[in-house]
Amino acid sequence: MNAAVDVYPSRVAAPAGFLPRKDPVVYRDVRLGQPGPLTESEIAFYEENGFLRFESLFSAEEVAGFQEELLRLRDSEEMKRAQEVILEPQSDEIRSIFAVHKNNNVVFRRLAQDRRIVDRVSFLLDSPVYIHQSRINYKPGIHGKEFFWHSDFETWHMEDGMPRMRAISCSISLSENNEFNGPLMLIPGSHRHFLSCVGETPENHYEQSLREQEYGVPDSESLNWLVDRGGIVSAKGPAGSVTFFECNMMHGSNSNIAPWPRSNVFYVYNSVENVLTKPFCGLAPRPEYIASREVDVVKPL
Ligand code: 6CS
Ligand code: FE
Repeated sequence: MNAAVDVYPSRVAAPAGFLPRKDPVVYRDVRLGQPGPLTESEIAFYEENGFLRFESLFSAEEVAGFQEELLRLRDSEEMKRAQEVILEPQSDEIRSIFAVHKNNNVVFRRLAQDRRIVDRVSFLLDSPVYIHQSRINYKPGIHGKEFFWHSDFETWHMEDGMPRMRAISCSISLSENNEFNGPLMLIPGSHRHFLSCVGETPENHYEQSLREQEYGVPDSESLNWLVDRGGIVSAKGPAGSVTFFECNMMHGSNSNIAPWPRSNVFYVYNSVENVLTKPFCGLAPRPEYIASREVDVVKPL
């Protein structure tokens, strides 16, 4: 079992329950007044809501390059058999490809280092960062299945041993995200409440959870409690838009029955002060391509 004190216990016997957040949201001491990549109102909005959106942060030309690589990966024979590829639960279409920031992918490795992203997350986390996880979620048209509501941190804490809430996800849309094709949905303010979920983690849970997650997900009463207070925001916008969301943000996305794919690339930036320990669920660590234990500090380009 993990020797470190588990300040965010989950996957316990009923009932599920909320624990107060014990970590800052914005680690940077903004009272220092040092100029940074975010305005005072953006910082205040992120503190309060747990996310920030920047429409068209990347140009149409840059997006075209990302999309070309997206389709090359999807259609490549070598990728079809790769362990990093997760298929949809009810079809052989690709649902996700993990570890796209690793050396064998020039385009998405370079994007992971882009200053427009790294400077912002390093500022909020007040530290150098490394990539805990990266993935492309394809969510193909017509058959792309949902990602049920969940807090990423709940999984990363329990199954990867991420000690504290000092990580930020960055979702970059590689296709238009609209009301029809299953855009990312966020519950503003949910990052301030840790939901301790019911149900013991199964062995090798990721082999199931990355296709359809059943453990570490909120019960209906808790979900209603969060939505009653924060509502739901849909991260709609053109390709090239960016959503930063705090690691404990309750989020999800609906199935996509529209003919248009909803493809996003996600990078998870963890503070170098928050490296993974032993999984708090007591099981073996998840594979490197899902939860990196190689702390390669990201140098912004
Ligand atoms: O288990 C994980 O790390 C993954 N699961 C979800 C549904 N979101 C975060 C991450 O990709
Ligand atoms: Fe997630």
